[in-house]
Amino acid sequence: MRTLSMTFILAALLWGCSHQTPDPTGGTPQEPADAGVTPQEPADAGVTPEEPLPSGPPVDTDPPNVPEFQPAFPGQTRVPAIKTKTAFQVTQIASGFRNPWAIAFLPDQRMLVTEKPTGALYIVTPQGAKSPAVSGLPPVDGRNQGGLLDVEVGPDYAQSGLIYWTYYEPRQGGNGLAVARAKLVDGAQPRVEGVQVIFRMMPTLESTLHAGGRLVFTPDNKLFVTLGERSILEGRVQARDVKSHFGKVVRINPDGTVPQDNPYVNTPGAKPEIWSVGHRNILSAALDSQKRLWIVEMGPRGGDELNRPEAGKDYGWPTIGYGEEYSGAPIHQSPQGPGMEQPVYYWDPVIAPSGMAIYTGDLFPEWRNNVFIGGLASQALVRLMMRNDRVVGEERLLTDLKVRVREVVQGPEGALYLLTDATDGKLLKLTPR
Ligand SMILES: [Ca+2]
Repeated sequence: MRTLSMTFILAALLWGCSHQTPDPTGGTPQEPADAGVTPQEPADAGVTPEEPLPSGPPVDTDPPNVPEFQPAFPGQTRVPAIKTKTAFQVTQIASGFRNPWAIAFLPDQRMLVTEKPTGALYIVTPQGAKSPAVSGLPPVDGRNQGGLLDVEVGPDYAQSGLIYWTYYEPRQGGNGLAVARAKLVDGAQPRVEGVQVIFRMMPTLESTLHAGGRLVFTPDNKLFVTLGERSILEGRVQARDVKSHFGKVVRINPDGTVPQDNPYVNTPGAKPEIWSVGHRNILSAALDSQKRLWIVEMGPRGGDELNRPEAGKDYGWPTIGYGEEYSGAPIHQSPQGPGMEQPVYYWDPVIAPSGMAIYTGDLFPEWRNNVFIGGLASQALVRLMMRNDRVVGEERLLTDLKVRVREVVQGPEGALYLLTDATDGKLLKLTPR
């Protein structure tokens, strides 16, 4: 029950600090409404340019925890609130998952669904029928934020049957995130065979927090893995150090070998899998329509960040950021610093992000190229409208459900599929009404 009680305590802490004095005006009045993007700028490919940019007050949230940190540019936080026009419905496909974490679609539209603390993987039909747990997966360290995390279907699944997953691996002297792959053998008693561990986050350290763990395949057959910095100070200080995997995005080949065009392959002592450095804990990652990687990082109290990680760049954690310790103690002298990238967008108070999809479907034309992020403490599905790689509008969907949203993916027919983080976690589907 330790996992449950810790989760509850963390949730209560996050929830508690986001429920201070409500701001009746819905935002800080000194912030410009829709500055930062001028209407004459060219639109992103595939986005209709004639849409006027949103204006007005931001999403109604509590005041910032760190008001002395000001954005580096207009539109970096608290952009105007927007509202979806398409009427939609939420359908429960299945329930009874113990803190589920990730969804991946098989070619026949069935879903792989992971359960974080139990390490169980299920195959779920579009109608919600659940298989027995897939056997043959290695054991996980399921405490706190560990366990079985993401799952992806390999790009060559039709030929190889390979699926890929991330998990907190129990090790001699501690634990650490690992990526494994194996052949899925379908049937009444599904199993995996030929399990290969293709990546291990190093060094080994004892921590049950900040594992990271999202997997994203790219069209050129590379695999991004997002990694956390373990939360404890010994890990946090390694987030900008290229000799450690902590707090990094890494990029590997599907067999675990290192692509020779990675940015640190010729840097002495560096981990050659590293793509970008200076991240805190990345539980949200997705490709956009141009097949570029975007991530959202879980911040401390204040300071969740949307970033577009580029090869060899430094995203600053723990040197810069927009938040503070949960105790209220300062972490950063400044939210900005030389040689370090600014987030595209940040949240204070936080949304507590997990899961991410950038919409390309046909069911919701008004959502095309919008970014969707699961909100845990914020108990919402967060929607961002983008223009020229900047955020121009924000919406909090599903707030009436009062659920922690762990995962969001786009299904093959253009619906959004969600997982709620609970001991009776649910698989939900959003479609137009
Ligand atoms: Ca940063």
